[in-house]
Amino acid sequence: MVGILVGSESDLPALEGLTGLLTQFGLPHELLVCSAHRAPEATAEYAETAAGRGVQVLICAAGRAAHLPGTVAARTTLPVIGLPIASGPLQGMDALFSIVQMPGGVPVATVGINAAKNAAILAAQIVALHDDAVRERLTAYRASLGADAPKRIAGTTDTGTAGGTGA
Ligand code: RP5
Repeated sequence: MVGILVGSESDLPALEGLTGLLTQFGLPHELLVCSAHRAPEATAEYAETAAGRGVQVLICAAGRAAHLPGTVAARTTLPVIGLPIASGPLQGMDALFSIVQMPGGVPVATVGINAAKNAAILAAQIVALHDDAVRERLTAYRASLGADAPKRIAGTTDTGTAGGTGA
């Protein structure tokens, strides 16, 4: 199972596509609003009990002074994916730096600002290390990204001699 924590209900619109992709990859998941600052005890309890309940990867999304991924990572050895959310006057730059600049020993795998889909894909890639079915769905998804490529926008396939160097 993938556990998703989000710092505020106001972050939920930025998670669009995340749970849908997890479902597409066949990954059960749960989504909880749990603020590191407003509900520190509940956040700590969730982090400490997640592995025992079968959670294998955590995605923690937060904006502004985004301490949720780091405080969760401090309380579990499960891999934590940090998802910075664009909210407030700094529009995610504050969250990005808060999440990515973890002290040595407690890493958070950070994706881009509002990169909810990449968070889902990275979670699936971690689970796919030991789950063949998830790996096959990931392979199919990756193939679908380039389904209509290459798409020629301009130029010609004519390789005639005109303009050649003569070499
Ligand atoms: C962060 O503060 C949340 O993750 C959210 O991005 C931001 C604002 O939260 P609200 O005041 O809208 O609840 O902790």
